[in-house]
Amino acid sequence: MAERSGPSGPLSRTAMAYVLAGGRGSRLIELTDRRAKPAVYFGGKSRIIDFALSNALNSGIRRIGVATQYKAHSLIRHLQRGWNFFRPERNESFDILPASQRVSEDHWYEGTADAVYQNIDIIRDYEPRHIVILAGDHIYKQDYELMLQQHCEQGADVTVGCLEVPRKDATGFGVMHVDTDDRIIDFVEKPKDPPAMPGRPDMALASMGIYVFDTKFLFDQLERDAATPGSSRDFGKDIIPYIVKHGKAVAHHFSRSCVRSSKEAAPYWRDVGTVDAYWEANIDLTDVVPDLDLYDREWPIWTYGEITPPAKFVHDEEGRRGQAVSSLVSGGCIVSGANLRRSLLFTGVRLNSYSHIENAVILPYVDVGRKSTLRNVVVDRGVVIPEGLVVGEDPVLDAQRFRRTEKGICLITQPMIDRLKA
Ligand code: ADQ
Ligand code: ADP
Repeated sequence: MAERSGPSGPLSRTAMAYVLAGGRGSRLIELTDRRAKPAVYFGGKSRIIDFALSNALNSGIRRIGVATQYKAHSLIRHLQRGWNFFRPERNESFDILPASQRVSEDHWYEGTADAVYQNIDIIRDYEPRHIVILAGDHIYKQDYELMLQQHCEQGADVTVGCLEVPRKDATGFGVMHVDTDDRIIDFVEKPKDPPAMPGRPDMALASMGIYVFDTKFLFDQLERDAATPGSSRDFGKDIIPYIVKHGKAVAHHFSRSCVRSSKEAAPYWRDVGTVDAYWEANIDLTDVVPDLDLYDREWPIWTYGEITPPAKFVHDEEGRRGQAVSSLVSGGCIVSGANLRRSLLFTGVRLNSYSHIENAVILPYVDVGRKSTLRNVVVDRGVVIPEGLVVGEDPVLDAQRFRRTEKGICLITQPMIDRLKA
């Protein structure tokens, strides 16, 4: 668990965070049809990218670049609204860097390394001493200052953030072996049969896809890689394996710098890359003591908050109580004569009379018609649920009408509702 001396460490003040936010996150299917995964809503108020950005800010980093590519409009709008408080006169900066064919006119960002390479000149202008490369699509709280400190203490060329994961779940990660000084001696990207940790056959040491570099060293590597025929221009596939072989790559264990409030029992890191994982991580927040504490005032998750009136709970005209238990209800919501249980309502949701909502993640500005029942669902932004709709009782019917996962969660979008009416 992180122990730190003050709110902003000296290394973070001369560092730049570079957030990779261009990936689609295709396993979230219709949730990322119109927005990149980092722009997907999480936890009642925030978007996924707010976690990496808040970590950077809370760590003391004041220069941030965000590389966008896939379906970036929703993400860019969010960043412009919520993250526009950096001031150049205080040596702060916040740059949104869409793939804009700066280097060559005939391609977008190829891999993740290319998304940095194409903006080398912009980064160089700021003269950061270190670059912290982050992914914009994970939920966790981490103090990058401590990772920067380890990087300098060990004189590493690159420091790779890592965590221990069950070996069977490690096929989607870069997996590494380290020596007793945490120097990485072997790194394989997305192995079919992930190598186990020494003495722990069921666990693997996985890359979190976050890296600390000295700026000059990173630029040299990006230029070398760009001149290497056949490279996919990717950190995990090309840059990191090369440095492991030819330089000094060091592992930084997440447990050393994860930020935990007194309420959190264990380090928390989630990918939320599938509808099931997304639903579960959101619903978990309704537990009395959840694994992730969003109420920790020492490590706030900054976001764009719409100005809304308070959430309101009212009787309907027949005196039915609008009520919620074990639920998170955001501003602008009105719960009228409806029953809400173990659910999250994002901003501006309306629940109407006689509706029963349970285990539901409901994104902003959804309107739930009277007498509907929704169980085990994720409802996309702005969906109008028609009167009397029942979801979560008949698996066969649900699978015909909505995107139903193996675990029985239904993802509901407006086009799916429109097809019901047709
Ligand atoms: P992946 O999970 O495959 O592996 P990747 O698709 O490379 O991750 O995306 C990493 C980050 O970059 C994501 O935040 C994504 O949104 C973003 N991104 C992807 N392509 C981009 C592009 N062209 N432009 C801008 N941003 C882009 C990586 C590492 C593994 C590690 C896992 C941990 O390669 O070694 O284990 O992350 O999740
Ligand atoms: P957000 O992701 O911010 O919640 P929306 O869900 O409203 O925003 O929209 C996501 C993205 O899809 C935005 O870039 C928006 O401009 C675009 N969009 C919204 N509605 C439509 C539509 N009917 N046709 C095409 N694009 C749309």
